[in-house]
This record gives sequence, C-alpha cells and structure tokens, in this order.
Amino acid sequence: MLELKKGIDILAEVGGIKSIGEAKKLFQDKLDQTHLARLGKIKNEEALLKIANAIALCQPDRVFITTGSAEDMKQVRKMSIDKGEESPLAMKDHTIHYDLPEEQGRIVDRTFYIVNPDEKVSVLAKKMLRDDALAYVREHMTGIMKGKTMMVGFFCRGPAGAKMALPALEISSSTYVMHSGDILYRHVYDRFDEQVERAGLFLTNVHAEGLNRPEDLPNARVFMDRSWLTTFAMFCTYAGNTLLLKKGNHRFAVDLATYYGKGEQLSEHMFITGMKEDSGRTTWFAGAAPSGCGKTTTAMAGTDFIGDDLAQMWIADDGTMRAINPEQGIFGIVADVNREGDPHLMKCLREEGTEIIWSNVLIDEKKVPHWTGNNEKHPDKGFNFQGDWFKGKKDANGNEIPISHPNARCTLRCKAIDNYDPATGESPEGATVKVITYSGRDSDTMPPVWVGKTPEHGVVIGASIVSAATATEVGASGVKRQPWANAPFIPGALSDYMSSQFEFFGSPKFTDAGRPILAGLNYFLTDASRGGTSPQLLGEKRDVPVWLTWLAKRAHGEVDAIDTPVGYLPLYDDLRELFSSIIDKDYPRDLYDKQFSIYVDKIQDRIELQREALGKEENLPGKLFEVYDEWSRGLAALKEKYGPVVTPDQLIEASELIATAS
Ligand code: SPV
Ligand code: MN
Repeated sequence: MLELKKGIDILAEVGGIKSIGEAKKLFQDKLDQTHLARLGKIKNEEALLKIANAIALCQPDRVFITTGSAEDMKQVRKMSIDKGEESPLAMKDHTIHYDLPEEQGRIVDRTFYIVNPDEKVSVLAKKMLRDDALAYVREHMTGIMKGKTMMVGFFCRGPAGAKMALPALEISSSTYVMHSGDILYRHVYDRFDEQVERAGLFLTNVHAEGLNRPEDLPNARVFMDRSWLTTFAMFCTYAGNTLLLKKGNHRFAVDLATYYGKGEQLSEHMFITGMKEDSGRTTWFAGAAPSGCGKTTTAMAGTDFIGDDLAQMWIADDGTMRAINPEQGIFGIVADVNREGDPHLMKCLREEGTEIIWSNVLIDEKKVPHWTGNNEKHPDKGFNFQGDWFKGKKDANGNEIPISHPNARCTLRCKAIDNYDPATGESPEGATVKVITYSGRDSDTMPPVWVGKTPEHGVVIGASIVSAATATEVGASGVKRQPWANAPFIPGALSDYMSSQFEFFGSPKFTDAGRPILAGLNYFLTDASRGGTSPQLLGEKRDVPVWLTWLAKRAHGEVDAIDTPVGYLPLYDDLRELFSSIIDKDYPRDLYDKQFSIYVDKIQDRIELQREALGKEENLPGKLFEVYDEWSRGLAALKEKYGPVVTPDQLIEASELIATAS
C-alpha cells in the first residue's frame, strides 16, 4: 500500500514557510506587480505553499508566473534563446538545445524514490530514505537559483476535466524545460483550482539546472517523493530527467492507479492511436513498447493519432475502456525518422509551420539539423552533442561519433501533425480503446502479430515484453526483459502492479463489446531466424497499418484466426487482402509462412527465461505461472506431432483436431 502525505514534506521543511500568511509576504517581497497579480488568481493554499517553499529554498532573483498564454510562451522561448539554453535555427520557430555529452538520457543511476523507513519499492528501482533525501536537497538546492529566474507553470496531465487527468505544478529555472513543458503539456492556469478540486490532489515538480557543468553531473539527482507527490531534479537538463511532468509524474500516476484505482484504472507507457477503415469506423489502440522499439512509429501509422508515450486509462460507466494522453506533444527519438516510414512527422521537421525544439542532433553551417537514418545526404561537418564534428571523428575510446546521438530528440505539439485527431485527443471522455498491443524488439521468437486468447493471456503477453538492440546483440539469452515496457516507472512492488493488470482486464465492469483484446506485435523478426541467411527484417515500417487493421477487424469479430496454444494468428488470405488494399503490396505465401510458423523451442526458451526471472519476484499472482504452463504444455504437444517448427497449415490442422476431440 502507498500512504500519501506520510513523513516529512521535504519541500516545506527545507523552505520553512508554514503558513499562507508567510507565503503571501514572501510573494510580496519577491514578485513584481505583474507576476504577483498573476499568482493572486490562484487560491489553492496548498499550491501557494509549494510555490512559496520552492522560492524560499532556491532563492531565485526573479519569479516568472506563466499563464500559458501565447504571449507568455513566446516570452519563455525568447528567454531561452537570450540565455543560451537554445539557439535559433534556419527554419522559423525551430531551435536547438544540447544536453551535456555525459547526459544524453535518463540518469537511472542517480534517480531515486524517496521512501519512508520499511517501505518497499520495486526491486528494479533505487530508493533513498526520506531523511537522507532531505539532507541532500537542503545541501544542494538551497540558493541554487541565485542570479536566475524561477518559472512557475500550472499544467494538467490530460484534457482538463477528464477522470484521470492530474493537475501539476512545474517549477524550474531552466527556460528549455519550461519551453518544453509549453509544447508537451496543457496549461490550465485559469482552471487550476477547479482541476485540483476535481482530482483531489496535484503533483509538484521542482527543477534547477544549477551551473550545468560536467563537473556537477556526479551530483545530479532525480528524486521522486511518492508520499508527497513531489519531484526534485538538480544539475541536469535532459528532459527525461528534468521535465518531470513526464516520467517523474508518470511514476506517481502508476502509483495512484495501482493503489487508489485498483481494478478500474491503469497508467501505462503506451501510445494511443486510431485506425479508420474504408467503412468509416475508427478502432482505437493503446500500445506499450520500450524506448526505441517503434512506439512512435506505430502511433503515427494510425489514421487518427493521439499520443506516442503515455496513457491514462480507465473503465467508463458504460463498460468501455477509455484512454487519454497526459501529454499534448511528442518528445520523439529522431534517429531513423525518414520520409518513407514517417511522412507526417517529416513534414513537421522539414517544412515550415511547426514550432520545434531539436536536441542533440548535428547542426550544419546553414543552421539545418541532420540525424542518423533520415535517408538524406549528410554534411561532412557541423556541431553536435559532442561539440565540433567532422566525418570520421572518434571519441576517447576510438569509436566513431555518429552524426546525432541515438537518443537525440525532437519536441513538437501533436496538433502540428497531420494525422492528429484533436476532437478525440482533447476530449475529457478519452478514446474508446478496443485493442491493447505489447511490442518489443524480438529478432527471432514471436510472429509479427498475435492475439491473447483471454484477457489473462494478454496480461502475460504484456509481462513478457523483451527488447534487444539488434540481432547481433542477442546472445544465448541476451534479451532484456521489459515487463509492460513500464517497469522503470513502477514505483511499488511488481506483484501489486501485476495483480492490478489482471484485475483491470478481467473486470466484470466491461461489457462484452467494451472489453478490449490484448495482442503482441513484433516488427523485428529477421530472415536469418526463419531459415534464411540475411539479418534483414522480414517486415518494414509500411506494414504497420496492415497489422493494426487486422487487429481492428479481429476486435470487431470480423476475421477468423488460427487457434494456437500461445494465441490467435491471422489467416493468410485475410492478410494478403489487407496488404493489397491498404498498402498495395504483394504478400507472398512463403513470407507469411516464415512470419507465422511457430518455432516451438524458441518460445519455450523464452517462457523459461521469463519464468526464471519472474520467479525471483515476491508474491506474484499465480495466474502468471498458470498461463506460462498452459502455453508450455500446448507447445510441447505441437512439437510432439509436428516437430520444432510448426507451419500455419499444421497449426490449422492441430486446432481442428483439438476442436473435434473436445
Ligand atoms: C523514454 O525513454 O521512454 C522516453 C523519453 O519517452 S524519456 O523522457 O527520457 O523517458
Ligand atoms: Mn517513453
């Protein structure tokens, strides 16, 4: 269980402001008339105390209260350029931001949950006792904003009014962080009090980049106080570490869904997208994938895109599943984004009309950004995440420095993207999700798409996500387990999270029509793993709408499927028709046989890997192992009859035999 407001409120303790009277006096002293008047509109005393304590702790020279108006956002962007956190690029409304070379991603080694004595956190996470974190914040954040401007924004993670939208304060001295917040999140300054009243709580984020020198990076910390729903970040700039409205608050959202919305709410690392068919029907999807495994690509493949990273989901009173995107923009990896695979995104990146913050890509002499995998001609020199760059430049270890960092990003609003669906995306009712997908990077085991036979099987598909960078990186068991692609963001015990997944998807509150199907997706199967010789993938990005459309039809009961022990597989004729009608592509039978034959031993090995690793966790629901046992038994029976590789035709024959026998 998670107990809110337990233990000392660190921000209040180090700030020392205890009463609303003291807070107001501090505002009088620190804020100019304009910003004082702006803050005067906020009545929630708890929020005012948080802001006052952040000021008392960080001691900025000035405080800028943003209302989220177009003018205020313009001002923040200008401040960022003046301050040098961003530089303008050739294209209108584009800027570039660099994080230090040593901070190109989330600093997991310096990221901690703040806990009370005896509180359990996920075995995957680091924790720090409340008293130690308090001492650290006091030592390192006192006066950290001297000489700087503190910015305060009032946001909502989700369309205002939505059941699972969470109001949040973002307090930072970094103009890049606030500018990113302006793009990625919805301001609700005018309605903040009302949203806090609806949600019954709000989240607080305090960040200070300090001097932003490499020598300060060892002291960088990301703290998440679960009990007080407050984050602290210092001496870092990468948005995944600093804009804690994103992954910091996602962790709180996971906690709130797991412990206060059990069985009715989920908070997931998932995209949300819709697929409209010729009939005019749109089917909504939410899907999980670890970073760099095609999550943004899948989201963008939809005809009605909503979000690419996070989803707040619940069972509505009408027995359907709903999802909202807590964000309104994307902080997307640019590596491998190109015209062929990502036409909508490329239009935003390469044509005028979209406000973009680029990070950690190469900028050439003409102030144009370049990145790996864009299928364009690359310049021989420029400036990138490691400083001045020229073709062939090596790092200290003798490795060639790529043109852009693999985690280089672009930040832009969803509404700039052609296939964004604002009507559904901005609706507090959310999208009515019919299909859940789980994907990873799996070069040799699972087919491109399969559907869990029951909600329980689906939950186990989610628990079993794996990733690996490339086929060559996969050793004997060289795959990384990525349960639900959400494990880094599950603060509490995995068993609590897992049982709430079973409870949610098996809930009697779903109507038959409302209950979603749960499926696996895998874009990374190679030719070599299916009897070929090349490391080439058996599919390509443009196939994605086919897999999604087949799932849509399956969810609506319009296509039959092959009943295998591990799930339902598509029939060849259905796929061939969809490949032809949707992407005008020939789909040969032998490719289908390669993609959808069951490689029994590989799946059995994968099940063993999962069983062994998950077996080390405490108190996991027994259902998990029952499902693995069921899959294993079914696979063993298949192997006995057909050998280690079972073709779709044999799978059909086997399922007919089972059907007649029972
Ligand atoms: C991810 O890594 O899953 C991201 C980027 O979405 S970060 O903000 O770093 O989490
Ligand atoms: Mn993510």
